[in-house]
Amino acid sequence: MSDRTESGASEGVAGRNLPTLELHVPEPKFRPGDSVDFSHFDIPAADATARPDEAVQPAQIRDLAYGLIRVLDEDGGAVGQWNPNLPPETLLRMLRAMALTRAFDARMFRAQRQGKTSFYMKSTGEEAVSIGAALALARDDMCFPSYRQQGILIARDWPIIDMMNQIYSNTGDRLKGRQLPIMYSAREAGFFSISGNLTTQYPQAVGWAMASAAKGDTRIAATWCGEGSTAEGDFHSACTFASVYRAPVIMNIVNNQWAISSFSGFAGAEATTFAARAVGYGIAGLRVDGNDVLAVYAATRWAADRARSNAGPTLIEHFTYRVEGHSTSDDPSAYRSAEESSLWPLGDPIARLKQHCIRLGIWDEERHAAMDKELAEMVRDAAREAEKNGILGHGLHHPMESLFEDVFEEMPWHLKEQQQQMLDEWKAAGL
Ligand SMILES: Cc1ncc(C[n+]2csc(CCOP(=O)(O)OP(=O)(O)O)c2C)c(N)n1
Ligand SMILES: [Mg+2]
Repeated sequence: MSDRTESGASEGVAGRNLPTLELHVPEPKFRPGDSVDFSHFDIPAADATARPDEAVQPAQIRDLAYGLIRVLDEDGGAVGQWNPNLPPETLLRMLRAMALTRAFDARMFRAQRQGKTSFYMKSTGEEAVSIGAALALARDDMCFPSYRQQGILIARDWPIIDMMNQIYSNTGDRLKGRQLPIMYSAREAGFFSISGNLTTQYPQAVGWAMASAAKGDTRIAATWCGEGSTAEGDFHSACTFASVYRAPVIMNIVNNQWAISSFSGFAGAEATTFAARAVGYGIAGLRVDGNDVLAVYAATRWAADRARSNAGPTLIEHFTYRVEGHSTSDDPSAYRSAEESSLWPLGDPIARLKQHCIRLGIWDEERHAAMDKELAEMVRDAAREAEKNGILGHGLHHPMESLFEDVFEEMPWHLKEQQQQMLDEWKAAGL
């Protein structure tokens, strides 16, 4: 007999022997106070993954979206087909850039706690994601980062004092205090303005890459977002455009396991990997040990060569861990076990490269300690210089009326009126 009435509506099913419908609500494995056990992680050996040709069809390498590309093994060796065989000077440059990023983060975090700025975001534990990529890309390739890739600016030798001026929104801030601290913009470094609106950089990067190709240029684009941000619609429209037009772009997902207090399961990690998003779009997808800077370098180089030869875009998931809070406004001890970061099975990216360099005989503990000291002093001196240009709470660093500037080439009459009204009221209030 039909379940439908003449009008086509479904009759009630009460009394029929069906299970009650329910939703699956993801729950992180470990909460504050829990002891942590990561033994369920499937970590392939560093030399276990074959490296295909860069021009391969995406359907031929689906496995790479579910595996984990690694180069550095547990003993500090660099092994397997993905080993980029970098010369000592590049390895040491990587090590220094990662250590400088960490020293910069430590100093600026402290500056926020001292009330010198309102906000800061660290990238602790994720330094390899930015540094490995920045060194694998050409200097004039265009980067569309999220707020946790300060390492790109550092790897591109951007002056840290300029970054600090932005963090302090002071007179040296080229952005005139109009951006939240850490939302840098550096055209000359190929570093697109960071936006607080998650994942807007994804379609922008794809559009930039398409424009580069349409103009007959040779530069490619790269973009980064967090694993939580893949739930944004912008992520998916970007993937569609990238796939359809085979845009010369590298799309990076930094899977650091957390999106503020939401664990990666809420963005889909219980169902599949983030690299597997590529499969549905017919894009090449790679899943990489994000704490292995050589693996990040090798995967980025592969994707860059692929893009440069018009073979199409690549989506790379960097499997890593956010060691610190989301930002200075966050307290991770409220929602996750403190043991997680120390027991993270893929280790610390700086410690792993350091071990490799020591094993190669090009580095030692003494030189490392001396470098850390030198970088801490360098960052301290730069901060002191930047602080001379002003810090939070020391009054206005840019004239009030500049609020109205830099939108129109010629300020329209109605804005001029409003600007004057503001200044008159400001004066009348005795401010
Ligand atoms: C469109 C939008 N939605 C929500 C937010 C608030 N928000 C800021 S950061 C963040 C978490 C992002 O997590 P993830 O993408 O994993 O990046 P991570 O911070 O871990 O690097 C959220 C929800 C926002 N800034 N923009
Ligand atoms: Mg995240």
